[in-house]
This record gives sequence, C-alpha cells and structure tokens, in this order.
Amino acid sequence: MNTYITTPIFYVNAQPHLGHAYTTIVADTYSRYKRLCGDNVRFQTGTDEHGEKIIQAAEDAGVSPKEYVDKISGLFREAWPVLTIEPDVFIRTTDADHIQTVQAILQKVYDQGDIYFDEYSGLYCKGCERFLTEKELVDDKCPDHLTLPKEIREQNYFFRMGNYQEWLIDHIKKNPDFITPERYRNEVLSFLKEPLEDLCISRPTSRVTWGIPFPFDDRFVTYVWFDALINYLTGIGYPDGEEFEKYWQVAEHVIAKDILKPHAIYWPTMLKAMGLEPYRKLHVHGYWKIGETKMSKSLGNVVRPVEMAERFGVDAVRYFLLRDMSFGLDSGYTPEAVVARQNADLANDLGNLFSRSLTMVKKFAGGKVPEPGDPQEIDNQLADAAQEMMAAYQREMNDFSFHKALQAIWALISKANKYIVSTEPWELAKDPANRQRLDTVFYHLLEALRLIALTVQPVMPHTAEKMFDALNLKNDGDLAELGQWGLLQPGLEVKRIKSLFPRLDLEELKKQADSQKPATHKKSQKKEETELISFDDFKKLDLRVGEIVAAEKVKKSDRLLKLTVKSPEERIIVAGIAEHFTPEDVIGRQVIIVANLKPVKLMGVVSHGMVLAARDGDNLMLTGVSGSVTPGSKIS
Ligand code: ME8
Repeated sequence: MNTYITTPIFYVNAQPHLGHAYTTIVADTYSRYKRLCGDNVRFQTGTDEHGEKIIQAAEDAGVSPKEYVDKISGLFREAWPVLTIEPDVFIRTTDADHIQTVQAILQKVYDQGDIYFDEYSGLYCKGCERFLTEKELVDDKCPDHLTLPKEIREQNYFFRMGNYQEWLIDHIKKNPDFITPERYRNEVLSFLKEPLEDLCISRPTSRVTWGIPFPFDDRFVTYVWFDALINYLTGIGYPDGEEFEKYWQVAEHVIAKDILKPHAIYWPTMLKAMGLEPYRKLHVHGYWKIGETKMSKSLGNVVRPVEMAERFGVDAVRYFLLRDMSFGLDSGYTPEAVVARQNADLANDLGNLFSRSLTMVKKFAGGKVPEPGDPQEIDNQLADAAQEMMAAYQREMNDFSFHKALQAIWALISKANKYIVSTEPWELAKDPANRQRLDTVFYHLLEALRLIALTVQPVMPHTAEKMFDALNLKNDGDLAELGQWGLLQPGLEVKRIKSLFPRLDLEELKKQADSQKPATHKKSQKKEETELISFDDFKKLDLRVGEIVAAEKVKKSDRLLKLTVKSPEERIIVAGIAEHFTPEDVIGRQVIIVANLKPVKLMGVVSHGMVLAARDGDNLMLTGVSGSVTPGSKIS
C-alpha cells in the first residue's frame, strides 16, 4: 500500500509556532504509523513564499523578498528535525519546478476555456489575500483579521469554479470520508448551498509583483492560493513520473479549519478542471488556543515549539499535543497542562511500569525473558487486553483519532500496572516453589511492554527506541506481524531502564511564569530566536530611565524584589532579580525600564513596568545609561 500525506505549506511571514508544529507532528506521526503498517510513505511539507504578506514582511525587515523567504523558510526547515519530524520532501513555492508546474497548469486550464478575463470590484482583505463576500463579514470587518476590507476595482483573470459546483456537491455526498471530521464536511456542504462564484486567480503586477508570472499575460502574477495548492502536485512530479502515478491517488491533506475553504472548494474544483481525480481525504483539525484566543502570528500570542521541546523534551511535547487535542476540536495550551501530562501519564504510568517491571525481571529472573508456564485467568485477561488495544489502536490511528489511540495504549498501561499489584511478583519471588508462576507473570508483563513500545513509537520515537533497547529488540518489522501476542523469545536478555521521563515541578514552573522569566533550561538560554519586528512595533515601547528610590524583598519569594522607581513619577515595579541583587545593591541606581507595560500582579504585588537587564550565563547585569540623567528621560 502507498500513503501520501501532506501539511499546508506555511507562510513565511512569521516563524514556526505551536500550531504549525501540531499539524506537522500529526502528519509525521501518521507517516511513521503507516510505515509501521508496511506502507510506502511520502510525507511532504514546505513553505508558501509568494504574495503581498510576504512583500510586506520583507519590507518591514528591510531586506529583499528573496533574502527574507530564504531566511524564514530555513527556520521552518530547521525546526522540524528538532521535533523529530522527518518529511521526505520540503517544498518551496519559489522552487523552479514549482513555478513551471503552476504555469503549465494555468496554460492548460486557460486553453480549455476555464479561465477568462473580466473586470471585478469587490471587498478585498489583505490578511486573507482574497476578496470576501458580504456574507463573510462580521460588523463590516473580516472576522479573521478584524480589519475593514478595501473596495477594489480591477481587471483580472477568473477560474470558472462555479461550473464545478454540482460535481463537487455530488462528490462530497458520495464519499463520506472525503472531508473529515464530519462537522467540516457539513460546513462545506452548507456553504455549497449558495451559488459558487468564480475565483479571481490573478493579481495585477501594478499592485503585487512577488508571484508567479501568468504564462499568457505578463501584466499579472498568480493569486497565491492558486499557486500554493499546486505544491501538492509539484512535490510528486506532476504531470508525469512514477511518483505521481503512485502517490496522487492516495493523497491525504492535513490542515486546520482556517484554510478549509481553499482546500475543500478551490482545490478539488481546480483538480477537476485539470482532468485529475480529487485527493482522497482532507483531515481538518481545530485551533490551539491561548485562553479563548487562537494562537496566531498576527496576534503575537504564540508558543515556540523548539523552545517547548527544550523545556519539556521532544517526546513529551509530541505526546501532549496528540493526547490533549481531540482531532477536529479546539484545545487550550498551558505549560501546566504539559507538566500534568508528563507527570501523570509519562513519568508515573508509563515510566514506572517500565522501570519497575525491568528492575524486577533483573532481580528475580536473572534479567532474561523467562519461559512461561500455563497461564491463569488473570494472565489471559492481560493478553486479551493487549490484543483489544492493538485493534483499537489501529482503528483510531487510521481514523486520525490520535487521542483515542493513545487512550487505548494507556488503558493497557493501567491494566499492566494493576497486574503487577495483583500478582505481587516480589511475594512470589520469596518462595522457589513459585518459580514457574513468577516466570509466567514476567513473560506476560514483558510481552505487554513490547506491544506498548511498538504502539507508542509513531508518537514518541525516542522513547520507543529506549524501550526497544531495554527489551533487546530491533525496532523494525511490520505491525500486522509484530502486533501479535506471544512473540517474545524466552532467554532474551533484557536491560534495566533509567526513568523514561523526569517528573517536573509544577510549582517551580509557576514561579518562573510569575517572574516572567523563561524556563531555566540551559539550552533555552543558549540561543534565542530573534523575531523581526517593524519600526512601528518598536515605537510602541515606552522605554525610560528610572531611578530606584526604594527596594525590598517580596514576601515568600526568593526571586522577586519590589522596587519603587522614579520615572519621573514614582511607580512600583516587581523585578525577578533577587537572586542577583539585594535591595541595598540597587537603591539609588538608574536603570532602563519599559514604562508602558500593562500592570500585572506578581506574588500579590501589582507591577507597573519592567526593569531591563542583561543575562550572561548565570550572571545578571542591570542596564543603565552612562552618566546621570533626569529620571523619566525617554530612550529613543
Ligand atoms: O494558511 N492551531 O499558511 P499559514 C492549530 N500558506 N493549527 C494552526 C494554528 C493554531 N492556532 N495556527 C496555524 C497558510 N496553524 C497557507 C497554506 S497550503 C496550500 C497554503 C497551522 O502559515 C494549521 O495547519 O497561515 C493551519 O491550517 C496552518 O498552520 C496555516 O498556516
């Protein structure tokens, strides 16, 4: 069997965040799972590099569009291996073969009469890079970008999307799995109840230059969505070639709900016009949110996945993302939720099961897989539970219900932990007459561990490797074969395993969050990614010289000092500097402060601003100006 799985190609107007990482981890996990099932797998991701947003971002950064896209695309490409994401293809829409493919498709669809030239006026949203219909607006604004769209009248090329409306409705109805979960299929069908307008697929070069030139009219470049969607074909060598033959018929796309319309409506109709079969499946997930708000680059409330991996460990992040989100629904991110999962599910349930089982086998069975005797009822129950898990796991993984697949594994982990409590191997070990019973118990336990290692592997490759190593097994072969109960060979030597996951301290983490300091992880201090901001963003900061006129320790905190800072009015600032400075050290010093931060309450004290300091390894230095200035002087 063949599997072709793709993520969206991400815009390079911002660096990768947790939302991008989630989609890409989903695709990576699915591709690992399908490989485990013996499939030939092609996994593709990449970057979307044309369009107005990109020009704007490059201008803001003061570099050429090419320099800009090379840099940000590189950040995506480099982030994925850190998260153990291993795509087969990383495509960029500025690649020469992609440009050629888009132009060939435009020419073909134009030649057959599905593209025409017309004048159009409409409401254009720069953020969406498309014309919006009146119906889509909320309070006259784009609901995604909360901006007023601009009335634009211009001549453009249009794709006869409306011609394919009936065909599309019919295709969706006949293929219940075409768009999943069902809520999104229903959303698309309900949208298609209204007449489908033709799609404007060009942008005049007078307005947008950073795009793929139209092959039959050099006054226009290609609309970024018409360009971007075609990446799914370019990456497998369309229009000819072995890969295209092999993979197009099994194409599955993973996206979030923000880009449902282009994928569920533009793309299948484009494919139909090209004379191709539509993709096989569209898997649509919800949003990662911070509080009630979608995590998004435009809102700036993003979590960086690479930093998360450094803080919690890659496998813990992958597990958390797949376990906490029900595929299709929204989910909230908090560091506390990651810690809770890590401590309960990973360190406690899974980690303990492995370490105590292997320790007992070492201690009471000479560190070898024993020959089992006749099983008792309780042993058969564990074996049955393992087989039920295998069936549920495969069903849920095939269905993109990753959280349920993980729940099925954890149900077995919990059974195995209870099995230890019920069979009490340490008691059996006291009497040599129980030898065979003890061997049977260990065999069943180790066999359950093997199946757990096998099934967690697509989600947590590093952890699975450690487990396989401890069980002295090679991590290769196919699920249908390896997923059977009873394959473990007696006599095989097993190793003890150090704890698979450390327990994290939630209180410590909260303290760090309170004092607004990043996690004290060595690596995270090593290198910090710099997000480019515009001059306008910089201008928003009110930086001033402040003079510390009083200072005291904040009660019950080792880290916080309460400072009274003259700037020129007196204000209270709570600073996380108590590990480096006593109150006496800082009184009378002039420092640089951010004067227009929203007040926050830290350990019961309201802080009105922030003192800037430089961190150098473990040292902290306060910033200041050379010479004495009037408190409140602006830094510009
Ligand atoms: O739309 N939660 O690129 P994009 C979950 N270039 N997933 C999220 C997310 C969140 N808060 N935020 C972003 C584009 N994503 C186009 C795609 S494809 C031919 C062209 C993920 O950089 C999610 O996969 O805006 C979403 O669909 C995608 O990033 C949007 O990425």
